Amino acid sequence: MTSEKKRKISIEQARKILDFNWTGSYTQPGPRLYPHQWSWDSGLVAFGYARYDTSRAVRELRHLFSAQWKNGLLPQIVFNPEFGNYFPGPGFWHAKESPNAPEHHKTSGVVQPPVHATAVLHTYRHAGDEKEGRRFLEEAYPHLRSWHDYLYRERDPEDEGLVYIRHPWESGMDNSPLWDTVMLAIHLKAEEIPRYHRADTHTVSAADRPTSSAYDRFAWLVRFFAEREYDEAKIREDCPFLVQDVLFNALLYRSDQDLAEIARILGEDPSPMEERGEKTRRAMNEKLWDEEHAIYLDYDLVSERKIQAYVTPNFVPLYAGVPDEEQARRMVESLKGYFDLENEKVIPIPCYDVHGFGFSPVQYWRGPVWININWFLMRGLERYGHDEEARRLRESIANLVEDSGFHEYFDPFDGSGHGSVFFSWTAALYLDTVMDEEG
Ligand code: 2M8
Repeated sequence: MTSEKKRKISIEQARKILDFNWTGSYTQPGPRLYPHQWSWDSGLVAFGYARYDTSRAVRELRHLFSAQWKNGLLPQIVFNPEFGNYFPGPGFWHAKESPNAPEHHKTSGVVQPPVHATAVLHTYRHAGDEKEGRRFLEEAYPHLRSWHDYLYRERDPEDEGLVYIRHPWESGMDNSPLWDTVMLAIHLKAEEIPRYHRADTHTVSAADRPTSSAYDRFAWLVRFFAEREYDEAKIREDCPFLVQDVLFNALLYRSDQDLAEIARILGEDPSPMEERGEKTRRAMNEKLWDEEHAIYLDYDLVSERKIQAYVTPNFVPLYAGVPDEEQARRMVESLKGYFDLENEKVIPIPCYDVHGFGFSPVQYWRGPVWININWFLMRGLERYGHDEEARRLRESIANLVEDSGFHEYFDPFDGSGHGSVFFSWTAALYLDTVMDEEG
């Protein structure tokens, strides 16, 4: 089959996968493993829908916003009552303990990376009908403002410009080596471990998923939040997991800029968002930049130390425009140590240094290739004018998906697919990647 024909078929398949996972109001990230609505998955699938059906992107984001908490928290999961087979479900979260929980939806009580203002602006820019697009901007704007207000108010108590996450699930990279030292410091006695029953290991290979000791701590943290009725001030008093994460803050900075742009389009004052964003950019460069390795590092607020885990999502500040030109040039050099950007035929960038301690090619977020991270990095390379490297990365993303299928993630050595099949953001970002090339 010619590569052109292969691409055409894959584009059709990507759309079919998104259609298959579309429930009528949101897109399931993966048909069996992830039946509910996930926050950053919804933001990312909007980039795929923007290529062929912006009204779907509008409905997707609208559904997420309809479950926003009264304090602005945009939940990681909006539960669909039709599907019970996911742990932890609403009965474990007890989100209704919080006076801020939404009335008409059941949700989790944590967040995910803030890609939403970026997704909304992108959807608007691709909307065929200018009036409809603008109406959506007007509708989304107050939700986005209160989401960002929540993050800066509740997650940046020292007013540093950096927000913290309080659970690995909030990072989107649940099982990353980034969290190992923090999780190690959570000592649990047998009687402190909540009783629960996992659903994930019945759907996909247990060997690829987080260990039970990681899940014990995930579940323990959820119970910790519920016991404090999701009161952020009480939680931060003694929560053992409080991390200023690079990916999260980089995406927030990017979203601040996009929210400022939305304000400009709507004739509102963009300066509060611009100023807040600028403070975040400066703080990332002052506190999180690692001069020796030319990468940004996470900061653990509990042990008051940088987390020395050199994961490739920590190059995503390139996508957001955080580094200056010289920093970016050094970052790209450093990124080349993780991936052969000179070679056309290789598989895209793994999510962790393949020589890093605790690397695994198949374990969830501990080394495999994820399409969303590669897509951010590709856009970052483009942003700083590394066009040739960006082109090679684009080709390798496209080739991997065309050869292996629309999996949740991939082994960086042999390209084999792992995790959920028919994975929505793989399909959506594949579409955005290849259709971009074709104009
Ligand atoms: C994964 O996380 C969920 C919990 O949020 C899980 O493991 O059950 C992560 O890859 C996360 O980034 C993603 O949003 C979610 C759904 O695709 O799955």
